[in-house]
Amino acid sequence: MYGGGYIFDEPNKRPMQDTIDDPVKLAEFEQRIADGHKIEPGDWMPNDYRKQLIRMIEQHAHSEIIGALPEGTWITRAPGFKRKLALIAKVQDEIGHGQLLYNAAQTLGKSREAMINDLLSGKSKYSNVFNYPAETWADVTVIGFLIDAAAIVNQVANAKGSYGPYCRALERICYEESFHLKQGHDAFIELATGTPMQRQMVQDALNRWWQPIMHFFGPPDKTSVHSEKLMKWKVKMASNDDMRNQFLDAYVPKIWELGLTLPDENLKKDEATGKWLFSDPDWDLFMKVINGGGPCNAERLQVRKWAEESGRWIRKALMNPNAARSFPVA
Ligand code: FAQ
Repeated sequence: MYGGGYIFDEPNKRPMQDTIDDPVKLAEFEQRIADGHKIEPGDWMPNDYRKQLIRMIEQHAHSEIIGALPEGTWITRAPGFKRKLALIAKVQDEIGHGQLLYNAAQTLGKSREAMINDLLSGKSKYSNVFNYPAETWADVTVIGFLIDAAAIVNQVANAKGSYGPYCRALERICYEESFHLKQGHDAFIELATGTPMQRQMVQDALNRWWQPIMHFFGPPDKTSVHSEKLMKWKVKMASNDDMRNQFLDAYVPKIWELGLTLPDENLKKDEATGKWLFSDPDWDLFMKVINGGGPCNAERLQVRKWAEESGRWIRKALMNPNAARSFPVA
């Protein structure tokens, strides 16, 4: 484990502000957001805005890093050189997204060490979907197509939000995610239009992943804890239910067009309201998975702990210029 903690004067050496927000400053802040201005790291912000952003960006960063694991295990088994190359590039991009997001969260005063510690101790959450195994190559195509698509729906919207460093990171991430989506879609179509066995593989994978994907957008608006405040402060630009609906609108027709089915007999669009109707996903299961009780939570954290331990000597060498000077020069 790292030795860091909350360091509220890093990296910009800013003193931590008072815990009670000045009502005049709060009103000015909310007006700036209502007028569409971006908030930057040196600007005054309410404590809760800072805390909420740290929570959300940090969870997002962890999701990118942990999210590379289910696909990463398929690099050597991806069918053919082209798919292997694309998967290597995608996994590398996801780790890069984690780096961008940790940097954005650091601008709010929580050190990277503290974030990694909170991930490894199980204190911080990360996306539910990465706690399921990628059993076959078809699972990898469902991740690349539908989970990337779900992530893009969320991130394209939130890139127009109020906190400058997060929005800029999201913009760059979205460019790369759209390539991921293209490769995921291509691999998905290849299976869906392939042999009967390939179609069956992709259908089985869809059946396995559908509920986790429905969970991905978070609990229904009526039980979402943070949405109201985050939407008021334009951190979240649409509610969980709205994002879920946008995703269903864009992607269910694409799945049905291929003659594939989704494991929910109540799934249909109500043309009068434009809203999709569906069976309520198992929200107790969702809570269990995001709180450490999913099929792969323990394994995912174990791999990250191993990576932290194994990389310790490299971090130490990088942080110590004297050690670098003593390396032999060829
Ligand atoms: N998984 O009050 P709300 C990706 C928690 S990136 C786990 O509605 P909020 C790229 C929530 O934290 C994927 N936990 O929460 C990729 C809260 O718990 P807390 C990640 C979840 O924040 C693709 C509690 O439930 N994307 O996939 C989830 O307003 C392919 C109450 O919920 C982001 O992180 C969940 N799905 O809305 C990589 C985007 N949903 O903290 C590799 C940024 C909710 O109070 C391969 N985040 N919870 O203990 C967001 O937009 C929001 O945080 C939501 C949740 C929408 C995820």
